[in-house]
Amino acid sequence: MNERQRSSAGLHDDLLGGLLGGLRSELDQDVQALRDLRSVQSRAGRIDVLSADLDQQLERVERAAVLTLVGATGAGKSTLLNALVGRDVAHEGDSRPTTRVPVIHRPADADIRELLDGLPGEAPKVVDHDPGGGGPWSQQILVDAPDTNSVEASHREVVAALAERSDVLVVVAHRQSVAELSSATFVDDFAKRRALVFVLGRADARSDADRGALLEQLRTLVRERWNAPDAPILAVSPRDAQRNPSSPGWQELVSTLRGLAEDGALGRVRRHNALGTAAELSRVFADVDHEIGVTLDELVTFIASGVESWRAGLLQEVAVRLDLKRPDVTALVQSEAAKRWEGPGGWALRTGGLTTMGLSAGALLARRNPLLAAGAAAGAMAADRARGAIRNAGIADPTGLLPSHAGMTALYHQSFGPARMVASDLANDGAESLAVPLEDVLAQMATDTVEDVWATLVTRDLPEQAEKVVSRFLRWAVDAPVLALGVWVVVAAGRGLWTGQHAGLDLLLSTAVVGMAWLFLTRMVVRSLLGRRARRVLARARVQLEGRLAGETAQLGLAAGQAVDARRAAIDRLTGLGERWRRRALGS
Ligand SMILES: Nc1nc2c(ncn2[C@@H]2O[C@H](COP(=O)(O)OP(=O)(O)OP(=O)(O)O)[C@@H](O)[C@H]2O)c(=O)[nH]1
Ligand SMILES: [Mg+2]
Repeated sequence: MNERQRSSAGLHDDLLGGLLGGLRSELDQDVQALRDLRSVQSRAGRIDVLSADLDQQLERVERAAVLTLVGATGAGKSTLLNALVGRDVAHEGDSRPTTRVPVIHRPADADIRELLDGLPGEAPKVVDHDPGGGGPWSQQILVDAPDTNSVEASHREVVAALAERSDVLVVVAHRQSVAELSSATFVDDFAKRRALVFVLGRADARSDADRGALLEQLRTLVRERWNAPDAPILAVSPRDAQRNPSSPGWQELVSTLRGLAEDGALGRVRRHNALGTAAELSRVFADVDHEIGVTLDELVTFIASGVESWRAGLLQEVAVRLDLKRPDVTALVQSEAAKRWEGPGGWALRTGGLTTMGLSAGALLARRNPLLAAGAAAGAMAADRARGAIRNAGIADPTGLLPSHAGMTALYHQSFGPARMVASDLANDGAESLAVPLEDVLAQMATDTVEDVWATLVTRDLPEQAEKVVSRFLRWAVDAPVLALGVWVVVAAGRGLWTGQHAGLDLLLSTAVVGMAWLFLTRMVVRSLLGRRARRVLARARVQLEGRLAGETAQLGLAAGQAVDARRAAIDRLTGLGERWRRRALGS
């Protein structure tokens, strides 16, 4: 490009670069966030082509305009190129197809690396011309492409790659190819993201009426199929133009093509193309939205109801097991109470019911058989100790409060089955990436929460309740009679020594039986009080568990909602991309 062209292109390039640059990285982030969705994966090819197209628009800002002639074989593309550049650079012919290798006509200083990079097929023929020579094409690269409809499948591939690298497509049509399907399908792909100029060739070979009808047919196609009402449509005869540049429509075509690359026009063309590509991407993501929008909503609902049902199920299971622990909890609160009771009442609580009864039985038996009596008492104490040991081990370990591993798995699948199914429909590793709560995470949460609540019950609530039950008054009321009985026995025994009338074994044993009975009674009453407290503590533990689980699971529901919302927001942004870019472009 010369100085004037460079500064002109620079002005528009700034606009284009500024317009696209910032938005491009935003777009990448959004697309990246959606890559795991099957609905996006199935469109990955198209999305990649469109994203690469935007990148090329950005890179292209420094380059000369590229105008590529496309159309069916025999439409007259090569003849048109030769006519435009004023010399025979491309081969015209009657064998179909004629052009097998693209012909690139460029200003000698134009950089065509981007145009050639990765182009499929044979290397193009490059024809240089002197940009300072005053010819009409000092700013444009003109490309004669192979046909879009021949039996040679590779031709279509080459021409598609060239079209991706072009700013303007000059669609050349003749009688047979105006509505010819494969050429029309080819244009479909670029209609929104490339500037288009339509040329009806071989005008010399048609009557006015014929030409008029064909032009009308072409206009309808352009308007209705490609929705490009502003695209120029011209009828020319390239063959005549080679001999006579003032043949009908020719100058208009030349100035139209030149105009697209001059002054502000190229910037506008490129902006139009970029906006077209952005709009195309929007349509792709509108399809994605259409396909999975409802399913995303469903997923959030399924996760929320899954969380709810898992929480309720777990709570029910734990509540049943908590109830079964009531005897253990009562025993524990009793031993806590005993710890706080120094005196006969505390001793009765500590030794347990069997011991108390065993000792009483021992006292009764002792009248007849002292050996048997000692055995009954010792046996009762051993049984009590064994029971206490088993209970303490059970109490320290809260795992019995949770369902078995298999039970937890069943609860999980029952609760999250629908959410997992929807998530895996949406994405490959749907459950994980769409934040469906995972089984081991939930199992860990259940264990942690239950352990915590249980630890609070054992270390805080039970001692607190024990403290309340074993009040100073109660201790005094129970211990005083026993102590008085003891004092009375001692006084009676002392008086016996003094008077010589001994109290006798009977008195001692009777006193022991009465004392034991009193303590046994006390023990029953206190145990029933403690039992009630234990029930209260368990009810409180259940409420605590409910609250804790509600809090923790709310987080899970929230995380799932956020994962889905983030994707929905990305889809929304991408769906609105075309419109947003257009507004910004109009603003600039
Ligand atoms: N009468 C008349 N014949 C033309 C005109 N333009 C091209 N032709 C003829 O149409 C035939 C095909 O022209 P080409 O330019 O080779 O067509 P093409 O589109 O390049 O064809 P492929 O290279 O096969 O894709 C040739 O015989 C040309 O001489 C024209 O304006 N008037
Ligand atoms: Mg040709």
